[in-house]
Amino acid sequence: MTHVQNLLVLSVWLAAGIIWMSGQTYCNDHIESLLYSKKNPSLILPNVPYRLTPSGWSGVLDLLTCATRSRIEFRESQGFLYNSASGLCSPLLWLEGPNSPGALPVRPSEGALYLARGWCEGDQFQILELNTGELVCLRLFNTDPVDFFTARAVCESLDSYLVSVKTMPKLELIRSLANGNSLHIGFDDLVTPGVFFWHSDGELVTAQQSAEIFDENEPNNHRGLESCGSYKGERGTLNDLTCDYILGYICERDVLRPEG
Ligand SMILES: [Ca+2]
Ligand SMILES: [Ca+2]
Repeated sequence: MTHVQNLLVLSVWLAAGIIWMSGQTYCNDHIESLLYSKKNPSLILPNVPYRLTPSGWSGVLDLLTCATRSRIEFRESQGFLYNSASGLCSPLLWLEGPNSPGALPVRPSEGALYLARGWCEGDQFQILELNTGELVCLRLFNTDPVDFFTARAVCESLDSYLVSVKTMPKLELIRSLANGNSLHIGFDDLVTPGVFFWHSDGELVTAQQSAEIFDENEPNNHRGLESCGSYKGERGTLNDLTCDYILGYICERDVLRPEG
């Protein structure tokens, strides 16, 4: 279990019970989760992962060595490709879509795809791509509208936050998801009236964001009654609104990277 020990030294936790790899079965009672987990590219919708790493290492002995090398030599890697037949191991420096120049799609012949664990996994969150090639992890709630506080609580219960919309490309994505409906968005001025914070990172809503992404003269804390972030469906822009509007919403998770 040398490889397993290596990974533990790297603070990498492996899956409890049985891990199926390269035709071999590894067991370890103390191992909790795998840093990278195997993915079917076609299941990561709507974007098949693309890789920017032109070539990998050949002659890599096994999958754990591939995971270890990817982690050590490409700390920012989001995953890797491993071909058990050729031993070729290709760290994925970033996963980008066809809008990114030079991005190459992952092909089945290149081997199995392993993505960093926690990377937009579970709870019906989806990887979506901005027109800049940046990836985000979102879940749209459009069938069971609620007030702002309930929406915020639902997101928090899913290890996420009400979506942050700081840029035009992100706003365009929200427009495409909203389908003309208004939504709760992750900012408010509940702590200090008139001072709006993003839920995602606690940063202030800037004047530039107000000018670019918000509706005219918004957020305006109208009559001192508006405190909650929203997307205005009929205008396609952001606004502050009273918190009791019953709307759909979008939760967002950070696109996690391997620790270290
Ligand atoms: Ca307010
Ligand atoms: Ca307003």
